Amino acid sequence: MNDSRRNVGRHQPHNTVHIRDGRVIVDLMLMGDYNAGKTSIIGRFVDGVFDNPHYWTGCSFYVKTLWMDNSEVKLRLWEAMGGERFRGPVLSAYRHCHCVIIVYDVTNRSSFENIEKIWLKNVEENGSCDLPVIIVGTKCDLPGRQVDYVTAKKFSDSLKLPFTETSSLTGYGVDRAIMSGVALAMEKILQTVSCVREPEYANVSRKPDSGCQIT
Ligand SMILES: Nc1nc2c(ncn2[C@@H]2O[C@H](COP(=O)(O)OP(=O)(O)O)[C@@H](O)[C@H]2O)c(=O)[nH]1
Ligand SMILES: [Mg+2]
Repeated sequence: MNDSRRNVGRHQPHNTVHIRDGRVIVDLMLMGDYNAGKTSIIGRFVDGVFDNPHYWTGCSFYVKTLWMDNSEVKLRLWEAMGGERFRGPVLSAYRHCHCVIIVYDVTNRSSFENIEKIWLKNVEENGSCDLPVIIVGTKCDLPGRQVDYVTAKKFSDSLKLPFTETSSLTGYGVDRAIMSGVALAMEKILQTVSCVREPEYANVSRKPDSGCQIT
């Protein structure tokens, strides 16, 4: 994907830093095929658990509080729920999010192929321009790999995108993957003009650090 293609028909970069009660809000969007392992990465990062049914209840986003350089950062982890089309709060979050993590399953070749066929195209069409993107290959604890590390690394390097592998079962690489997303998001935020604004998904109710439901 060359730079000019990346910017065709895309939303202008947002210059909005979401601040609520003095805390910076960072929005990260996880996307990728159904079953790729998105919810499991969120569950592992937020609560340090694997396969907790709490994470299958259809929440729009999960919240985790982080402290960075003595500042409180509310990290919101959004999941694009399997489909290629997004609606309502998730679409709005997509347009405002600070970084996208595209997840594929290392034991499923088509989930890897769909990064280019579906997900990167989707980011080009729906995300803000210059939206940072990270590629994450998950389930690396499982036997029967269909995508080896070197292939995925070469692919990501060719697009100049950061790449890492994870296992939500063991926890391997999960913090590193999410925190690289946060670092890229913070870089983007610090480059922008700050102003106070809550985007259109303000009608989403929130229980701090325990996820939320659309009301
Ligand atoms: N062994 C293993 N299984 C995983 C891992 N991540 C997800 N799974 C399993 O893969 C299935 C789909 O995961 P899920 O997170 O719901 O995928 P999503 O549709 O992308 O949100 C579930 O049965 C998970 O238990 C992983 O890292 N290792
Ligand atoms: Mg899911």
